[in-house]
Amino acid sequence: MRVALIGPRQSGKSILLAAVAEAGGSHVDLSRPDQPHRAVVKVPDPRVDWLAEQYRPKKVTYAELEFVDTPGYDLRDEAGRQHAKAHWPLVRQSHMLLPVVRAFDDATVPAYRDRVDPVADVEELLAELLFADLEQVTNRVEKLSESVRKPTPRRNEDQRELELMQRLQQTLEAERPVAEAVRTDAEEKLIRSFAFLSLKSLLVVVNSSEAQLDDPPPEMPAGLPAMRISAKIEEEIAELPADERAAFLADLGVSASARDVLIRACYERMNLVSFLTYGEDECRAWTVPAGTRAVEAAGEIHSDIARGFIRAETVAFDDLQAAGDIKSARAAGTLRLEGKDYVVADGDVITFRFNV
Ligand SMILES: Nc1nc2c(ncn2[C@@H]2O[C@H](COP(=O)(O)OP(=O)(O)O)[C@@H](O)[C@H]2O)c(=O)[nH]1
Ligand SMILES: [Mg+2]
Repeated sequence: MRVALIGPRQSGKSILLAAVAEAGGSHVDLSRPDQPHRAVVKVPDPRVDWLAEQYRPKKVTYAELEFVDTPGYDLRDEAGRQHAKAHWPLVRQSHMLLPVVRAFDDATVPAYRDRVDPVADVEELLAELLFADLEQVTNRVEKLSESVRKPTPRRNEDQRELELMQRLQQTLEAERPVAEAVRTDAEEKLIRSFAFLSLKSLLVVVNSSEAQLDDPPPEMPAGLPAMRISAKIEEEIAELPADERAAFLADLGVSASARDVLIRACYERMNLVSFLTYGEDECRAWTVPAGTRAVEAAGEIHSDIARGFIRAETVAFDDLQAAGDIKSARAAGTLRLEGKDYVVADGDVITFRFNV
């Protein structure tokens, strides 16, 4: 699952990405600001930590998310917009967008459009996403208008798609997102391969000065969720030795680093849940979309386990922790035997029984 950081230049994307990666133990080289940067980060999960303490396995595996940082854009003129377009394909291939906008004041960093206005920056970005989608839709409308004039075997399908694309075109021209024009599951399927930008989930990061961190983030357009982070403070935390970070956070009066909060928030915004497996070999968090059935979750581990699925012995993490171990959870009646269609919940600790 990929999360793309996007936003105007100098909003703090690159140092935020580097800090997020660095705090997780991997280094990002920022020497080429015109290139995208990439980091795979472990999703911090105290439940995995707890399981690992109990079982002392050979291997501990956390869920992972990939973050990519796109070069900051400058949409003030056509040349800048063309430049920004070069990175839309990478953004399209991401599951979620993390617009990073500036609220921090720092006279040494020139402000984009000579203003520090996070809401206006988000408005501009949203308009640009709609515009990028409109361009794609317009190209498709032109193509299909041509092809429906010829008696090809695909003519009926093309006609249907053309009607849908024209509806999308009208919606986008009215500055409304693609989702508002899509009416059926079949239509949704039809447009999936376009990976429209206005369909992506967004979480706005308002890059703030330390003094602003206590204030709620400003109200964003379209009710978009937003959180404040100080990229600068995250950078400082990442530079500390791991064993000094907790004390630094305590000094700031916070319990979890914004990094951890951010990663969790992305996970939730993408509608992902983790189920957990344990054993002497490995304790592990697995990532599945919310709504995943037990048999599909089993398939995530191995197709054989899905094929030979018998049952999923399941206990909610909190119940397991309260009981102390699996045996006690079974005795307490909180360990359940679930079938193929059971919908996996976040934090389920599962042992799959199967037979192949
Ligand atoms: N004072 C301050 N400066 C920041 C903050 N975040 C980024 N900067 C500075 O802004 C400049 C641009 O940061 P960078 O991460 O490269 O921005 P990008 O263009 O969005 O990738 C750098 O000089 C950073 O040190 C912040 O939270 N506070
Ligand atoms: Mg950058």
